[in-house]
Amino acid sequence: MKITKVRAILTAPDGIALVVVKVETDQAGLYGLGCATFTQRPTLVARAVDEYLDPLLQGRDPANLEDLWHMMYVNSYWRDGPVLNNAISGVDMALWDIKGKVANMPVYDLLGGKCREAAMVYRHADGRDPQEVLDNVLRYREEGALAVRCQMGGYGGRVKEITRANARPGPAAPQATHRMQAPDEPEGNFPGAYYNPDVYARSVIDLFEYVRGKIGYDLFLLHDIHERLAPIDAIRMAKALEPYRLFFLEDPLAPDQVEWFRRLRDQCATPIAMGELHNNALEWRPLVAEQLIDFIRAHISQIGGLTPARKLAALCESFGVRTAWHGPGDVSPIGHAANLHLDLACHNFGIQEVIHFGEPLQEVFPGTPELRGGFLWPNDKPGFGVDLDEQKAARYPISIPPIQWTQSRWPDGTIWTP
Ligand code: GCO
Ligand code: MG
Repeated sequence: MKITKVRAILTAPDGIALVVVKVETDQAGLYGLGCATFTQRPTLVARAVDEYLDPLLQGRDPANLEDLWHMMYVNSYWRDGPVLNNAISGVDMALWDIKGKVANMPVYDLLGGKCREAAMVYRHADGRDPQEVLDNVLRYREEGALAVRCQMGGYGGRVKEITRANARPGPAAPQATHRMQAPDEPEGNFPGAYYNPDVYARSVIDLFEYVRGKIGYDLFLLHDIHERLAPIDAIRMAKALEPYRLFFLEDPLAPDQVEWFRRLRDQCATPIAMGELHNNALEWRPLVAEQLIDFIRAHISQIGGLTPARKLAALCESFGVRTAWHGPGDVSPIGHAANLHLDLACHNFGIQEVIHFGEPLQEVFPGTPELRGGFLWPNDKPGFGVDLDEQKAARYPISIPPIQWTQSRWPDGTIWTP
């Protein structure tokens, strides 16, 4: 069998730019699909696939995916970046999809079979104040969720541009973190998504005190600091949250702050999750080998696909670290399926992040995993079991406006990791 074509497909059915790679073969009707979604730079990933990986892979045998992974990885000589890793991931997952179809097996069977029927997930609750967050938590509990991540005032995408003129506390969002008055300087110099780390840090403690006070402890709760605090304040928050027994506290520190993870671990027992920003082994090895984290959160396409992710899962297992693969809106349904197949096959599965799959998304991607109760369910079809309707995908072109939310600034204008 030979690879005949490797193509990137860009689509945004639910309004979020997704990148999918299709690997076609010389066997009629046999192709594979993989996720290469780097939603902040989608066209760059597509170019890496179309201009570099397609000519490189044409004529190769798709069966040798381990060799092909390493060949793609070192082919650019310089390696390990978000654009190239996502491009490689798209091809890698597509080759696993083909291998499953050829073997007439779901990918989880190629990985050793199921350890469980479905993957426990966590849902995303947000709100402008603790009561609004609680309302959303209760709604998910009604739907059968066993775990809910609680954020307040949003981070990332929900931040509309805050200018110095309108950065004032308001009745609509008394607790929101992004309404802090900024020092009186000409506005034009430092526009951005302003927030106050101290207000944020204190509001989160209030939030969990409120929610636990109302629902007790029969639901797992999670929170994502999203590297929005200075290291010592992250430690202070992790300690203050201990009484509320979080399932995990995510991204307390930036990936390059390994030393601070050692300080954090020495000071508190709040379970720590980390990894969505990781690109390579140098970033996760010390955290896993020194048991400084409890859950690995890698964005599978960001590290190069299923091939490196299954090895990362095995490494984590030997150090007692569980998996919690990154699964937000900027992962395509094929990426969600790859997460799920690993979740089913790995003994050290912890929990799976998931989003609501909108109708347009499910139409464009028939076979999207099913979210039912508090679990994500596979369809047990060969490969990843997810297809792509290219005609429907073309109805949802991507747009790439300049990104606002990553222009996160402290009240004095200092830009901070988003
Ligand atoms: C999460 C993440 C996301 C990221 C987003 C970036 O835990 O799900 O933090 O919300 O911010 O994927 O594009
Ligand atoms: Mg996160």
